[in-house]
Amino acid sequence: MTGARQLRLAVIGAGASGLMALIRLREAGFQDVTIYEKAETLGGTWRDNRYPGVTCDVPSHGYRYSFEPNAEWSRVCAPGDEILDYLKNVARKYDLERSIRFGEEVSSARWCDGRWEIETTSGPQGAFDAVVTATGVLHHPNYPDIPGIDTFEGDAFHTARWKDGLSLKGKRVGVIGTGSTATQITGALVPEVAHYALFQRTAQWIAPLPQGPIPEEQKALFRERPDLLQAEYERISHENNSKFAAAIVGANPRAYEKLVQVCRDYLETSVRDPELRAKLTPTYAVGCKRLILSENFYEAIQHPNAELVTDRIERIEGRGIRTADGRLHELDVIVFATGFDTHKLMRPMEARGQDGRTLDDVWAEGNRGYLAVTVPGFPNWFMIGGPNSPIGNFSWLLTAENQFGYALKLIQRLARGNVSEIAPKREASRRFNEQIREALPGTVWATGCSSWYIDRHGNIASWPWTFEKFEADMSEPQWDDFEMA
Ligand code: N01
Repeated sequence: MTGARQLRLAVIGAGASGLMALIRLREAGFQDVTIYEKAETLGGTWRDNRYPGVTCDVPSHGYRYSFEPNAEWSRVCAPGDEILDYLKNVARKYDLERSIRFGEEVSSARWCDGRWEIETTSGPQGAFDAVVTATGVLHHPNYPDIPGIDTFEGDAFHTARWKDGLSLKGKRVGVIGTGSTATQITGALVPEVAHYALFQRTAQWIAPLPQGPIPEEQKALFRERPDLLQAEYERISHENNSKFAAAIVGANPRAYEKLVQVCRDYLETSVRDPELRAKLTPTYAVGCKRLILSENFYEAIQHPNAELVTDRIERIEGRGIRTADGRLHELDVIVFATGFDTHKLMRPMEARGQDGRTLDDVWAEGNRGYLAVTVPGFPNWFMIGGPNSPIGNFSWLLTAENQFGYALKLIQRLARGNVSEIAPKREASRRFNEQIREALPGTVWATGCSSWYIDRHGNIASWPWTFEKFEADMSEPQWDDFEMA
């Protein structure tokens, strides 16, 4: 970068978004960039989630960095370890690890004399001109508040804290929860365990998604024809954004009707027993909770080893789970597939902004920002996956690249030298949040269900518009909406 100020930059998190941010920053000429990563290895969600059956439910040729095509995906929806390997290969190719400080959890970031003072669990790290948070959304495990949870005598763990090396072969396994995670585990575990009990509090809508192997000839073709590989990426992204993502925000009613029909037909034709089918039939709108995509859940839950338990869990005891009908479900292992606290975002880190207020103070009644990337009072603080990011709408990698592309323009403005602080105007943020409030009732998330999109104040945390609007909003900052000093 000639003629520009060299900035000292911190990125928090070495998951898929943090790695992408580092690549983009280096490409843009920024050399003094450090990623702080709390764990000992990179990979974020794909490092943490190692449960049996973990796969991506976005087809892999659409779930990759736009700039790093991969002809080698083994399956239509790649297993988690293959995605982790992809991220490791990208890190190797771009020599990223030399800029990552592993085992360093950022405990505080304080705006002080025009820079961010960062402290990690091992002590102060000095001052940075700007901070990029890439801490993800689905990473704080949510443990259920069930009486007796600590009294269980067998193994019990959350899906994102899988006990490596534990064989479940021939064991009696109870899984609590019926989200995407539990659904994938069910498909993978039922055939190998002695007995599988799935504790369902709320039924979920499921759309069928073929996830089988990609034939060798297809891989060879993609290797030889990068144009076809690129066309496939664009096709999958377009399909998802114009149909599914538009449908759930009310922008494509025909696609929504079709989605509803597909889910109903899938349930109807897959589950033979009317009693079981009734238990598996949700009472809320398709897409209100994050839609599940699966090709084997219905089959697995009808396996002779499997049981769907819909009686309320009363307590956990030494030998298993006691339900409200008085029955003790005797188990060797309990798995909490109970999701994540999705509203904690980058906390428990304490981020203290311009006027001495922390993000906890500013977000006491719900996380709010401007266009999901910046927050008033927090200059030079750029979030990938901030409040009202598209979560569950578009591919996360596509979202992250767009958001970071926008943040990069703000960082480049800082580097030009005539401006050293950029933060959104309070009025711009107020206006954005007003627009969010107006748009949310038109989305399916607001049709009356509980879900991880909704925080404890009742705010819905996602992006209520189409991909086209998102792309347009991220294409260039509205400079009038920023205070610069
Ligand atoms: O979590 P969830 P998840 N007693 O919050 C139940 C992404 N993901 O880990 O619905 C009993 O969806 C809860 O019940 P209810 C994806 O975006 C992606 O499955 O609240 N049950 C629910 O059934 C997904 O949406 C992939 O009544 C309790 C379940 O636990 C997101 O991660 C794969 C309970 C939690 O479901 C989260 O999915 C996997 C209690 N006390 C996940 N507390 C991909 O393939 C909670 N539950 C990319």
